[in-house]
Amino acid sequence: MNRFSELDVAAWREDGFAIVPGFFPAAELAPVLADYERLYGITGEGEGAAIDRKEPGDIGALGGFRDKQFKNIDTLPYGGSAELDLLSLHPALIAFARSLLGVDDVHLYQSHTWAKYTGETDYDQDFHCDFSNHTLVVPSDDQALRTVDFIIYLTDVTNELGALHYVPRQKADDILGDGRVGAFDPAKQAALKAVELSAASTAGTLVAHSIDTFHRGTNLTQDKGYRFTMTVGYKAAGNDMIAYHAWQQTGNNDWSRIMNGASPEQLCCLGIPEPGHAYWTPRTLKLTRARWPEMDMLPYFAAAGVVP
Ligand SMILES: O=C(O)CCC(=O)C(=O)O
Ligand SMILES: [Fe+2]
Repeated sequence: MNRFSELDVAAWREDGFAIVPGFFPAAELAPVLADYERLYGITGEGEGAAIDRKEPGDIGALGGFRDKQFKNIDTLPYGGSAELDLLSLHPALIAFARSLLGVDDVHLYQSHTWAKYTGETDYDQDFHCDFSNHTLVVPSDDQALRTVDFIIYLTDVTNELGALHYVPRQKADDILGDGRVGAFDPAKQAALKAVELSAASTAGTLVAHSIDTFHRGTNLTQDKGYRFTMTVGYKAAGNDMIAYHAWQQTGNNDWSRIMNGASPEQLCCLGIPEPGHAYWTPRTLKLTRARWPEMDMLPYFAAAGVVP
């Protein structure tokens, strides 16, 4: 059964944002949460007291981008439990991405963790869109060639714990005009802030957003607070305008939990052809089995009519 509704799909298409509380039940996230606690801990650097930005030169701005905001981020595969490695390929995420983009074949093109801590830095940012490091052009007018960025909340993300703030698409267009140029002008930033909404929600929430929707990170102010999220991006298979990670580049890292635990449908989201595809010949079948001896390759052999 789908974990999202047609209203969520409509909200994403209309506003560029859909917030779905309870998408992931607590039991499903428990092993993942344990991994975050082990990998990152629940305390950051410093005393856990809120830092109120600003470095010299930031005066007048809403916030700024600084390197420390982007600490505690790792890329798939994560070296934790199978649940952690497989969360980005959860069948419910695949189903949601298919519905949002309106295509049958979707690929995972981004997956990273993110742990933020009160006092590590000031996480307050200016309003921005995320597409500049996902495409060298701009997101398409064709919905199928757009992308969806999911943010999975592993912990509660309240306003005191750095909830993302955003402006629905039409409101941003009204303020910035169709060209959306000059968004970093302080007057435009203030106008966006006047109508911003918060994506604050509980652990287990899934936020789906478009990479050309205006939003910003906000600061963690709760004493000793921490916020664990995962960012997961999907695009239509074959959409070469969009990229972020190249999974193949880390092919020598430990992909075993994914290669051995994912279904053919999940593996297809990483660009691995499904059983029955012409790629699978006696040679590619045998060599792939030699590379991943514990992968369940029976469906691939069977569909090719090759005896394992
Ligand atoms: O983590 C968040 O809440 C938003 C951060 C953000 O928008 C960014 O760094 O691009
Ligand atoms: Fe962003």
